[in-house]
Amino acid sequence: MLTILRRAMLLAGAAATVAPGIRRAAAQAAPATPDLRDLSYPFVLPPLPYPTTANEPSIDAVTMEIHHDKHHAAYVANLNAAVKDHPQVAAMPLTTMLAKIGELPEGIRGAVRNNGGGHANHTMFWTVMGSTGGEPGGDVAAAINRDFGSYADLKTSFNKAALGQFGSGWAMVLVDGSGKLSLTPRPNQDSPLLDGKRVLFGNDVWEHAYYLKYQNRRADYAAAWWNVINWPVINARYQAAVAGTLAI
Ligand code: MN3
Repeated sequence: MLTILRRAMLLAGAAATVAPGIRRAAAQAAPATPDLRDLSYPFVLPPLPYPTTANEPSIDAVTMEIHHDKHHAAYVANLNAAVKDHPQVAAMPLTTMLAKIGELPEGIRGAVRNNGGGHANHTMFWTVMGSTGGEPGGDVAAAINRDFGSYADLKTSFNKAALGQFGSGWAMVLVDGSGKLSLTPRPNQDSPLLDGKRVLFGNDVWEHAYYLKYQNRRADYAAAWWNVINWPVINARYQAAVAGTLAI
């Protein structure tokens, strides 16, 4: 029995040693299945859809781990704490909480804006990474060329927005129901869902997203980020936006 257990553990250990490459290849081959559903109370931290090493070397594993396990987890915990004594608010899906932020009790408005926005933003963020970047394909490539001129032009404008965001915030590409794309920087955790808009993809330019590896070099992080973005997932989000089924 012990021998079998030990053998199983050795095999598991060997698998873990070779797994990152295999899992990475598998993740690329797998069909894109981003979570497009709305979120509701009690909110839970979604697991990372890949190992913390999946975005190495562009984003280091320790940053991924702290960012997900500590920062995103805190937004979830704080959002739950904010709405738990407000059953009418807690009954709303997250998109409604954010879209109706001005109608929420004043005492929890800021907490929902910051932590609900943080939960929505990071839920999107994890799913649009974990791959190998490269040129976009499919319908989203045509939309990028139509609305930004080219992929190179999009990257230039997007990175400029990422660098121009004073302090903490995001650079995001929005998508409307007709498939039209637009670029927007957002401060803090302000989600475009506050304005009833939908995010196609976005990059987190809070220092917690890059400081361990890049310190003050936000430009280097912004440039490297494109190496891990997941075009199949972004294409699926695009299709969902046009179909009206993209929630978060
Ligand atoms: Mn963050």
